[in-house]
Amino acid sequence: MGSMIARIRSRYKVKNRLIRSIYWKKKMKEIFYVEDVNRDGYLTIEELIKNTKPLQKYCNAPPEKMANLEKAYHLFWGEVGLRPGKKVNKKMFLSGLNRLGRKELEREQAGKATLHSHIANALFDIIDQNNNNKLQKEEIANWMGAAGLDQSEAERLFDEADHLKKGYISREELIETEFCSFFHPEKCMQKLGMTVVKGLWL
Ligand SMILES: [Ca+2]
Ligand SMILES: [Ca+2]
Repeated sequence: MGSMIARIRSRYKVKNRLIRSIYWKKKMKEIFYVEDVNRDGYLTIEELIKNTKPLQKYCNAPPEKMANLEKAYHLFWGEVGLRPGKKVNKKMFLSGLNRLGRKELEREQAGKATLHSHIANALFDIIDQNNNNKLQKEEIANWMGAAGLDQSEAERLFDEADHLKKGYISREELIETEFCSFFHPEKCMQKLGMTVVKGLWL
Protein backbone atom coordinates (compact mmCIF):
# COMPACT_ATOMS: atom_id res chain seq x y z
CA MET A 1 0.00 0.00 0.00
CA GLY A 2 2.71 2.41 1.06
CA SER A 3 4.83 1.73 -1.99
CA MET A 4 1.84 2.23 -4.25
CA ILE A 5 1.19 5.62 -2.73
CA ALA A 6 4.87 6.48 -3.14
CA ARG A 7 4.70 5.43 -6.78
CA ILE A 8 1.62 7.50 -7.45
CA ARG A 9 3.18 10.39 -5.64
CA SER A 10 6.37 10.30 -7.69
CA ARG A 11 4.38 10.09 -10.92
CA TYR A 12 2.30 13.02 -9.78
CA LYS A 13 5.45 14.96 -8.97
CA VAL A 14 6.95 14.50 -12.42
CA LYS A 15 3.76 15.33 -14.26
CA ASN A 16 2.73 18.96 -14.10
CA ARG A 17 3.80 19.36 -10.53
CA LEU A 18 3.47 23.11 -10.52
CA ILE A 19 0.22 23.73 -12.28
CA ARG A 20 -1.51 21.14 -10.09
CA SER A 21 -0.44 22.89 -6.93
CA ILE A 22 -3.31 25.07 -5.76
CA TYR A 23 -0.90 27.26 -3.82
CA TRP A 24 1.35 27.84 -6.83
CA LYS A 25 -1.55 28.52 -9.18
CA LYS A 26 -3.05 31.02 -6.78
CA LYS A 27 0.25 32.82 -6.40
CA MET A 28 0.82 33.02 -10.16
CA LYS A 29 -2.73 34.30 -10.68
CA GLU A 30 -2.00 37.01 -8.13
CA ILE A 31 1.15 37.97 -10.06
CA PHE A 32 -0.89 38.15 -13.27
CA TYR A 33 -3.47 40.40 -11.61
CA VAL A 34 -0.89 42.71 -10.03
CA GLU A 35 1.18 43.04 -13.22
CA ASP A 36 -1.82 43.57 -15.53
CA VAL A 37 -1.92 47.23 -14.60
CA ASN A 38 -4.16 48.34 -17.48
CA ARG A 39 -6.62 45.49 -16.65
CA ASP A 40 -7.09 44.37 -20.25
CA GLY A 41 -6.72 40.69 -19.32
CA TYR A 42 -3.35 40.40 -21.08
CA LEU A 43 0.26 40.76 -20.06
CA THR A 44 3.04 41.93 -22.33
CA ILE A 45 6.78 42.07 -21.68
CA GLU A 46 6.55 45.83 -22.22
CA GLU A 47 3.97 46.06 -19.42
CA LEU A 48 6.14 43.98 -17.05
CA ILE A 49 9.21 46.13 -17.74
CA LYS A 50 7.20 49.32 -17.29
CA ASN A 51 6.13 48.06 -13.86
CA THR A 52 9.76 47.90 -12.75
CA LYS A 53 10.31 51.62 -13.43
CA PRO A 54 9.44 52.83 -9.89
CA LEU A 55 12.63 51.03 -8.77
CA GLN A 56 14.59 53.72 -10.57
CA LYS A 57 13.14 56.41 -8.32
CA TYR A 58 12.69 54.59 -5.01
CA CYS A 59 16.03 52.76 -5.09
CA ASN A 60 17.84 55.50 -6.95
CA ALA A 61 18.93 52.88 -9.52
CA PRO A 62 21.33 53.97 -12.25
CA PRO A 63 20.52 53.09 -15.92
CA GLU A 64 23.04 50.18 -16.00
CA LYS A 65 21.30 48.40 -13.14
CA MET A 66 17.88 48.92 -14.75
CA ALA A 67 19.22 47.66 -18.10
CA ASN A 68 20.48 44.46 -16.45
CA LEU A 69 17.07 43.81 -14.95
CA GLU A 70 15.41 44.43 -18.32
CA LYS A 71 17.77 41.93 -19.97
CA ALA A 72 17.02 39.32 -17.29
CA TYR A 73 13.28 39.96 -17.73
CA HIS A 74 13.52 39.30 -21.48
CA LEU A 75 15.30 35.98 -20.86
CA PHE A 76 12.99 34.73 -18.12
CA TRP A 77 9.63 35.99 -19.39
CA GLY A 78 10.60 35.22 -22.99
CA GLU A 79 10.67 31.53 -22.08
CA VAL A 80 7.21 31.91 -20.56
CA GLY A 81 6.05 33.18 -23.98
CA LEU A 82 6.16 36.91 -23.32
CA ARG A 83 8.07 37.98 -26.40
CA PRO A 84 8.14 41.63 -27.54
CA GLY A 85 4.76 42.73 -28.91
CA LYS A 86 2.99 39.52 -27.83
CA LYS A 87 -0.14 39.64 -25.69
CA VAL A 88 -0.47 36.73 -23.26
CA ASN A 89 -3.69 35.85 -21.42
CA LYS A 90 -3.90 34.22 -18.00
CA LYS A 91 -4.18 30.66 -19.35
CA MET A 92 -1.12 31.07 -21.60
CA PHE A 93 0.72 32.74 -18.73
CA LEU A 94 0.11 29.81 -16.37
CA SER A 95 1.01 27.10 -18.88
CA GLY A 96 4.12 29.07 -19.95
CA LEU A 97 5.26 29.40 -16.36
CA ASN A 98 4.60 25.73 -15.73
CA ARG A 99 6.75 24.84 -18.74
CA LEU A 100 9.51 27.19 -17.65
CA GLY A 101 9.24 25.92 -14.07
CA ARG A 102 10.08 22.38 -15.14
CA LYS A 103 13.16 23.58 -17.03
CA GLU A 104 14.21 25.81 -14.15
CA LEU A 105 13.98 22.95 -11.66
CA GLU A 106 16.10 20.81 -13.98
CA ARG A 107 18.67 23.59 -14.21
CA GLU A 108 18.64 23.99 -10.43
CA GLN A 109 19.11 20.24 -9.89
CA ALA A 110 21.98 20.18 -12.39
CA GLY A 111 23.65 23.02 -10.49
CA LYS A 112 23.24 25.43 -13.43
CA ALA A 113 22.24 29.08 -13.08
CA THR A 114 18.47 29.47 -13.41
CA LEU A 115 16.91 32.24 -15.49
CA HIS A 116 15.21 33.30 -12.32
CA SER A 117 18.57 33.83 -10.61
CA HIS A 118 19.45 36.39 -13.31
CA ILE A 119 16.39 38.41 -12.28
CA ALA A 120 17.07 37.96 -8.57
CA ASN A 121 20.72 39.07 -9.01
CA ALA A 122 19.75 42.14 -11.04
CA LEU A 123 17.06 42.97 -8.50
CA PHE A 124 19.51 42.55 -5.63
CA ASP A 125 21.92 45.00 -7.29
CA ILE A 126 19.11 47.55 -7.64
CA ILE A 127 17.93 47.20 -4.03
CA ASP A 128 21.54 47.36 -2.80
CA GLN A 129 21.78 51.13 -3.24
CA ASN A 130 25.12 51.53 -1.44
CA ASN A 131 26.67 48.54 -3.29
CA ASN A 132 27.98 46.81 -0.17
CA ASN A 133 26.53 43.42 -1.22
CA LYS A 134 24.14 43.47 1.74
CA LEU A 135 20.50 44.55 1.95
CA GLN A 136 19.83 46.79 4.93
CA LYS A 137 16.42 47.58 6.39
CA GLU A 138 16.19 51.02 4.72
CA GLU A 139 17.02 49.47 1.35
CA ILE A 140 14.27 46.88 1.82
CA ALA A 141 11.84 49.67 2.75
CA ASN A 142 12.69 51.53 -0.48
CA TRP A 143 12.12 48.36 -2.50
CA MET A 144 8.73 47.89 -0.84
CA GLY A 145 7.86 51.48 -1.72
CA ALA A 146 8.70 50.80 -5.37
CA ALA A 147 6.46 47.72 -5.29
CA GLY A 148 3.60 49.83 -3.93
CA LEU A 149 3.73 48.12 -0.54
CA ASP A 150 3.34 49.68 2.87
CA GLN A 151 6.86 50.73 3.87
CA SER A 152 5.98 50.62 7.56
CA GLU A 153 5.80 46.83 7.14
CA ALA A 154 9.52 46.77 6.26
CA GLU A 155 10.57 46.24 9.87
CA ARG A 156 8.47 43.09 10.25
CA LEU A 157 9.38 41.70 6.82
CA PHE A 158 13.05 42.34 7.41
CA ASP A 159 13.06 40.66 10.83
CA GLU A 160 11.34 37.61 9.37
CA ALA A 161 13.81 37.34 6.49
CA ASP A 162 16.83 38.00 8.69
CA HIS A 163 16.11 35.17 11.10
CA LEU A 164 19.79 34.80 12.04
CA LYS A 165 19.76 38.47 13.13
CA LYS A 166 22.80 39.45 11.10
CA GLY A 167 21.38 42.91 10.43
CA TYR A 168 21.23 42.40 6.67
CA ILE A 169 19.90 40.08 3.95
CA SER A 170 22.52 38.40 1.79
CA ARG A 171 22.45 37.89 -1.98
CA GLU A 172 22.08 34.11 -1.52
CA GLU A 173 19.16 34.58 0.85
CA LEU A 174 17.28 36.82 -1.58
CA ILE A 175 17.91 34.48 -4.52
CA GLU A 176 16.85 31.42 -2.55
CA THR A 177 13.73 33.01 -1.10
CA GLU A 178 12.62 34.40 -4.44
CA PHE A 179 13.22 31.10 -6.25
CA CYS A 180 11.51 29.14 -3.52
CA SER A 181 8.40 31.27 -3.63
CA PHE A 182 8.29 30.96 -7.43
CA PHE A 183 9.07 27.31 -8.05
CA HIS A 184 9.00 25.34 -4.79
CA PRO A 185 5.55 26.19 -3.46
CA GLU A 186 5.38 23.12 -1.18
CA LYS A 187 8.74 23.89 0.41
CA CYS A 188 7.69 27.48 0.97
CA MET A 189 4.37 26.37 2.30
CA GLN A 190 6.18 24.53 5.09
CA LYS A 191 8.25 27.60 5.82
CA LEU A 192 5.20 29.84 5.93
CA GLY A 193 3.42 27.47 8.29
CA MET A 194 -0.11 26.20 8.20
CA THR A 195 -1.74 29.41 9.44
CA VAL A 196 -1.01 31.20 6.19
CA VAL A 197 -1.73 28.19 4.02
CA LYS A 198 -5.05 27.35 5.65
CA GLY A 199 -6.65 30.46 4.25
CA LEU A 200 -5.44 29.65 0.76
CA TRP A 201 -7.02 26.22 0.69
CA LEU A 202 -10.47 27.50 1.62
CA1 LIG B 1 -2.33 44.35 -19.57
CA1 LIG C 1 23.42 47.69 0.91
